[in-house]
Amino acid sequence: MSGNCYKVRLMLSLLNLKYESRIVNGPEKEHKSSSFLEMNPFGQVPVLKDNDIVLRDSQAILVYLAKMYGGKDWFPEDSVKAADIVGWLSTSANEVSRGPSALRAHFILGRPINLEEAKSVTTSLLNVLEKKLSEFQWLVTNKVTIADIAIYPYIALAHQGNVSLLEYKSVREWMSRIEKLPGYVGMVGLTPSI
Ligand SMILES: N[C@@H](CCC(=O)N[C@@H](CS)C(=O)NCC(=O)O)C(=O)O
Repeated sequence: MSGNCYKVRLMLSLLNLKYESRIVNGPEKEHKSSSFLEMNPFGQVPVLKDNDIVLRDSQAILVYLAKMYGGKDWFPEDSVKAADIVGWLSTSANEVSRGPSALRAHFILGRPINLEEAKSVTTSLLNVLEKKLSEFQWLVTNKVTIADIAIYPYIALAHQGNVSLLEYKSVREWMSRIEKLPGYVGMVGLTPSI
């Protein structure tokens, strides 16, 4: 169900890395158990274990996978481009989380939210993305980077939060480019963009 966990599975698959996915029992609050809190004191998924390394936060995990296994294109070393990527990772943790992700949690899980605020954050976010992607194929460079992978999941799941992407043509075309990448995988509830 988690778009943040999907984000990590997508990146692992795009990098053609072998991994084992462990499902955390949400209703039984396994993510608040002492053994889980040792891995992530915030008690949230996803968590990545790579031998002795344990990492929390989907954005941080994207950075790790890109730098460890992905090569420079996924997270360029250039200072300005790296800063631009971190800006989009922040957008993922902030606007994406308060906007389309919150709306989805509300409509499919019944989570109480400030509906008007979530809709307004979502509209502003989609307008920013549409403008950017009407001028550029990818968010930061002329290739896919972890910025695109960080933003994609909850935009592709936006319809589950009653958000229509119909008028965001460039956003849909960008989604379709991601969906054509070798190794792309979807998740339950995610339907092809075009
Ligand atoms: N910034 C974190 C957010 C993680 C997060 O919110 N995880 C949710 C599932 S999508 C969770 O574990 N929620 C349970 C809780 O907060 O108790 C990330 O990107 O990984």
